[in-house]
Order: sequence, then C-alpha cells, then structure tokens
Amino acid sequence: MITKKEIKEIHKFLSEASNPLFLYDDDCDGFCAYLLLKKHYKKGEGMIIKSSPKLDVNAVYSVINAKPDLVVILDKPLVSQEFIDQVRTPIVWLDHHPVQNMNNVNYYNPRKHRSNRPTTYLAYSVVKSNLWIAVIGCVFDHFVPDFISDFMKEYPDLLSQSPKDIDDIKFSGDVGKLIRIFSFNLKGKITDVKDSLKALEKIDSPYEILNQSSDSGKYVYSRYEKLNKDYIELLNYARSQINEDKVFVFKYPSSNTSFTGELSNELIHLYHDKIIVIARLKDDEYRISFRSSKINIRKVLEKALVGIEGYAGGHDHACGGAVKTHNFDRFIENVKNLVKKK
Ligand SMILES: [Mn+2]
Repeated sequence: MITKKEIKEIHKFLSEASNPLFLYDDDCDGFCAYLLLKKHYKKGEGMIIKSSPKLDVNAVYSVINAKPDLVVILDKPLVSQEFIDQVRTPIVWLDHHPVQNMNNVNYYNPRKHRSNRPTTYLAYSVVKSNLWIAVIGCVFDHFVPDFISDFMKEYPDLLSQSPKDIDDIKFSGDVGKLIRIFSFNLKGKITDVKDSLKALEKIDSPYEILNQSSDSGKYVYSRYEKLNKDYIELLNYARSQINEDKVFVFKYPSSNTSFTGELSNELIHLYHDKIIVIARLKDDEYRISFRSSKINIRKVLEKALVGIEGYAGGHDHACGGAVKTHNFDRFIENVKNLVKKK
C-alpha cells in the first residue's frame, strides 16, 4: 500500500487546491476514486477520460480551458510526458498499474511497495468517507478490501454475511447489482454518460438507487435497466452457443454497446473449465477479452500471437487485446492448439 506519509501528501494537495480538475479512467474503479475525492473535498470538476490506456496531449486543451490549480489523474496506466509538460499545473497521479517513471508529476502507486490495490482503495485511504462507494470500486476491480466487514455492519441487507469469494459478491446480491448499475451508467452515448455522471454525483446512499427514492436515483436506475436488457439478451445468446469445445469464442458487432468485459467475467464464472474469448468487431480488428480459471492465458496468448497482426496482455487469468480480422481465425486455431497441449 501507499505509506501514511504519501496519504498525508495527497491530502495536503487536495486541501490546499481551490479548483482541482480530476481526470479519471472510464471504468468503475477510476470513477469511484473520483467520486470519493469529489464528495469529500467538495470542490473542483471531473472529466472522464475515454482514451485508453494513455492520457496524452489531446486532452491538454480542455484541461487548460478548465483553469485548474491542481490536476488529479486517477487510474490511468500511462500519461505522456508531453501532457505533463504542456499542462503547466501541479499534477497528482494515483494509479496501481505497472510503475511509470515520468518527470514533474507527484506519482503515487502502491506497486512501489509491492501491492496493487485499486485506485479506489487509495482514494478511500485518503478520505475515509462514503464506504459504500469504496466497496463498489474495489470489488469491481476484483479486490476484496479489508473494510468489507465495516460495510457488512453498516449495510447488512446489501451483502450476505461472509461471502465465499469475490465472485460470490460480484454475481449475487446488491453489491454486485450496484457495480453493474455504476458500470452500465458509464457506457453509451457521451451525452447520456454525462447525465449519469451528474446524477451519480448527487447520490448520497445506495438505497437512493436501489429503491429509486430520488430523481437522481431513478435516472441512474432507468439507464441501468435499459442497458441491462441488451446485456441479458447478449448473455443469453452467448450461452446458447456454448458447446463441447474447451475454447469458447463469441463474436459480436460494434453496433452493440461494448459489454466485452462484463460478458467474459460472467461466462468464466458460469463455465469455469473453459477458456472464454469475447471479440467485438471494431473497424478492421476484433477487440478481445480473454478469461481462464486454471490455464495461464497470458502465456498462451504470447505464443498464439507469433506471426499474427495483433497484441494482448494483462494478467495470468484475464487479458485484453486486439487482432486484425484477416488474422482472427488463424489466431484462434493457434490458441486452440496450444490449449490442447495443456
Ligand atoms: Mn483500476
């Protein structure tokens, strides 16, 4: 984890700033980290950054336009040196991806101390408020925080006592549902996403959403319901295609909202013994999510990509990547052959 001294430094930056600008990754971890800081310090503006994984000079203009006296970057794995140099404002960068070495930035990463707790966890360590948002961000990023027991005491109806494992939290009960509500509200047309973000910032309790007891809660819930209908349809269709093969490949067109991450997580949860490959067509390539429970899929992909136009990377059991359409079938054959040998 980051040290007490580092936590104090981050707090000092945020207390002294009068107009911080928060640039956060467009997933649930980045967003929850932002919400925690914004709700606690009650100042500044947020800007969702969709360019993944790198924050680069394209964002400089809108940053300077917002006239911040502090820029806070959340959960972005990479930031270009040009961006840092051109912004000309003190920068605080909180992240938990592989450690970067850039100049003129106040960089906080738990990996420097051999831990990779989510960015939401770091933000919560600084503010210690809005526990429910901290739990959503951490569990989304596949991490069960030590404060889950406090959460169970405060919200006994939202989480069954002593969950077996992370999947138990993610795929059953209201915490899993809240994670999906947050995630789906960050998807879709940017104008809709902006309305969702505004609404989520106004919400003070998970019950406002779950019971739809405020206008903001109602709005957020209704956007979730709309997208969840599409998601469930896609999930059911994918499940109808499951066969005997060890490697399950599911392709879908770019006209649909991207559910690649959610779909691959839920399918590996349902079909433990398979390798799950979810591919969404985008221009002339497939954007792909890979999941496995036993086999080290990262190593398999390294070999399967030899001679293929594409890339992949990530963790031992969860990877992301892209492969050109004309190479896709050959690439899948490679994966199947490599897995057969295991
Ligand atoms: Mn993260």
